[in-house]
Amino acid sequence: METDCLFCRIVAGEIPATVVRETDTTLAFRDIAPKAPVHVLVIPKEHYADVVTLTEADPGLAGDVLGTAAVVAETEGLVADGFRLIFNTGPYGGQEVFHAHAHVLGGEPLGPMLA
Ligand code: D5M
Repeated sequence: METDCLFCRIVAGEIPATVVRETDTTLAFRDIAPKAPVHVLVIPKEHYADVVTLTEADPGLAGDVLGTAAVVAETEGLVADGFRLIFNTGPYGGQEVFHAHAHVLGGEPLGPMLA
């Protein structure tokens, strides 16, 4: 755990979150500023700064994140109509929280790519 990492603090229960799914290795919770009717973040419980670092260090754990994202899409009812799965990465990617996370977005037509 990184003590100054917001998402590590959510994993540790120090900051509240609306959790929609938890596995041994991942946590999924609702985004605090949703950009779609369904907007869930899926993170590895272990700290990695971004999806590249995560995948290089532990591809199995990266797969766990994708698996949880897929289950969340199912349980949130997004699969029939489709949804978007995004990993913002680095400054050009608009990443604000440097703990790897996937955005699961859906529930309405999303149109062009979201920033
Ligand atoms: O996205 C980081 C996302 O994290 C952004 O959509 C807001 C969300 N966020 C920030 N703080 C919280 C808390 N406390 N709970 C839930 N969601 C939060 P990025 O891809 O880094 O730009």
